[in-house]
Amino acid sequence: MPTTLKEFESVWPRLLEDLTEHCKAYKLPQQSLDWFRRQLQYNTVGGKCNRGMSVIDTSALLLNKELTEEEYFRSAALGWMIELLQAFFLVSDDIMDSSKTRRGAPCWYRVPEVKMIAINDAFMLEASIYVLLKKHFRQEKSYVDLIELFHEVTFQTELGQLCDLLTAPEDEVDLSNFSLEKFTFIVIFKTAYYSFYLPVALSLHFCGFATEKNLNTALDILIPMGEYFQAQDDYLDAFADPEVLGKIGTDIMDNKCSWLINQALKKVTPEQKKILEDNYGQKNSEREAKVKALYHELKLAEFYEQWEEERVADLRAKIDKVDESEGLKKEVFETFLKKIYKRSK
Ligand code: GPP
Ligand code: MG
Ligand code: MG
Ligand code: MG
Repeated sequence: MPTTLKEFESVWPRLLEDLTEHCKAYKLPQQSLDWFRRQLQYNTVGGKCNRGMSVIDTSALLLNKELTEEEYFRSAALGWMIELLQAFFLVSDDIMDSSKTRRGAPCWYRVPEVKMIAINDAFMLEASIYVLLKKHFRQEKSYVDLIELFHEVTFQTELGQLCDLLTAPEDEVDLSNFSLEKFTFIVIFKTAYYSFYLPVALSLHFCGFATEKNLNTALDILIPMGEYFQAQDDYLDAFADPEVLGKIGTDIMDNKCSWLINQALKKVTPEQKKILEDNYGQKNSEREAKVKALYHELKLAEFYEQWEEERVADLRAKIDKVDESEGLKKEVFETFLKKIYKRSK
C-alpha cells in the first residue's frame, strides 16, 4: 500500500523539533526561533508532497516489504528534505516570477510582515536540509553521496532557473528567443532532476541499490518523465481552474518560454503571430486574455491532450524495457507515471 499524506505529515513535527533544537543550542532569540518555525511550517507543509512521499513508496517497492517504523521514519526524513528543497525553490521562484498565490495561500514574500525577509528564509530552508541530513545520516556509508546528490541537483535546478529567467526578460518581448530546444533544457534542469530523479536516487542510496546502472536507468526514464510533467505544468498554467490548481498562472504575463507558446509559434499564421507579439509578456490582464483566446483558437488544449498520450506511450515502452537485475523495479516508474497522468493540479 502506498503511504498517505497523513502518515507522511505525521513525521514532520519530529523534524521541526530537530531544527528547533539545533537553533536552541545556538541560543537563537525566541522571536527569531518563532519566525523560523512559522516559515518552515508555512512553506514546507501543505503541498501534495508527491516528491517526498515517493521516497517512501520507492523504498518499500525496492526492499519488497513493508517498511519497519525506523525505515519509514528515515525514508520519510529524506522525503521531507526534498520538500525543504522544493520550499526553498518555490519561495525564491515566487519572488522572481512575481507570483501571487501558492498552494491556495499568498506567496510567502507577499505576507505583509515578510517581504524580502523571504530571501533569507529561502536560504534557511535549504540549509535545513543539511542539518537534518547530518543529524540522521552522518553514520551511513552513503552520507557523502547523499550530500553530493543534493548539491548537484540544486545546481542543476539553478541552471534551469537561470535559463528560464534569461529567456523571459521582463522588459523585452522577443518571441524569436523561444524554441522547443530551449524549452527542453529549461524544464529538464529546473524541474526534472529535483522532482523526478532525486526521489528515486535518494531511495536507491537508502536501500543500498545505487549502482551506476540503476542510477543511469533512473535518469533515462525520469528525465523525460519530468519533461512531460513540466509541459503539463505549463499547460495547466493557462488552462486549469486556479481554484483547483492552487495557484494563478503567470506564464503569459511573465514572458515565459513555456510549452504552450512554443507550440503556438509552430501553428500561427502571420496575423496570429502579430497578436502574440503585441500581447505576450505584458503585465496586463486584457492582453493576457487575448493570448489565451488565441491558444483556444489554435486548439492547444486538444493538441496537448494528444501530445500527452504520445509521451505517456513512449514512457510506458521505456519502462517496459527496464533491467531489474540489480534490484531496480519497473513498478517504481509505473507508480510515478500513474500519479501524474492527466493530473488537474
Ligand atoms: C518552477 O517553475 C521552478 C522551480 C521550482 C525551480 C526554481 C529554482 C530556483 C533555483 C529558485 P515554475 O515557475 O513554472 O513553477 P510554478 O508554476 O509553480 O511557479
Ligand atoms: Mg513560478
Ligand atoms: Mg519560475
Ligand atoms: Mg508553472
